[in-house]
Amino acid sequence: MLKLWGRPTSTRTLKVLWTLAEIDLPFELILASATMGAQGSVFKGNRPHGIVDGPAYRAMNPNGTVPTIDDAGFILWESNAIVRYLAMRYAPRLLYGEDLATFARACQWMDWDSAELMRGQHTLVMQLVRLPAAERDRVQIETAREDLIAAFRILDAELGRRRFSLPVTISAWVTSPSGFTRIGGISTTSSGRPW
Ligand SMILES: N[C@@H](CCC(=O)N[C@@H](CS)C(=O)NCC(=O)O)C(=O)O
Repeated sequence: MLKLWGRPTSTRTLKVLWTLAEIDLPFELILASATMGAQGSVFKGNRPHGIVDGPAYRAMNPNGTVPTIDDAGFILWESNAIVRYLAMRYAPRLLYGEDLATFARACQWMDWDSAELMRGQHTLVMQLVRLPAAERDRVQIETAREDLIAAFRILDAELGRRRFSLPVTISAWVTSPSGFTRIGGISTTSSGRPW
């Protein structure tokens, strides 16, 4: 059975969980993280799930991050690569309509998400949720918020122009607006539509 190392509080793991649910593939989830545990963040004194710091995990994924999968001995990390692999291997028709342009469009937004949204999102989660209040930094929060508002405007305009296919939804949106707009108090968009 496919193994997935990750944690449901990780947006990158969520992408993979969503994909596995869409293709209806049985899997074993192994809770793993250096920064989060069953009770919450290590920055608030909680124990992490662990595993990711050990040599066995590092041999699979030298970054020590989640997610990682083992599919019958094929080890893969980097969430977008995992989503693409699972989709192409198990459900190309469902997830991409076996159409190269649809696949490429999904890749475009997946990579845009990683390049343009992840840094700001990570800053807001750390600064507004995980770090104790006394350790938070207003400048970092404001910079991340402004960067994300600019990126979300691009996303908002795109959502107004076209309907998106399932893989794009999974790949880019799952990590993006809903939770982070709440965390960051980001409510201004060009259209004002709720995503
Ligand atoms: N680009 C990587 C990023 C991986 C990453 O940074 N994952 C975060 C969780 S979203 C992580 O492992 N954080 C540290 C931890 O949980 O120990 C991917 O998309 O898989």
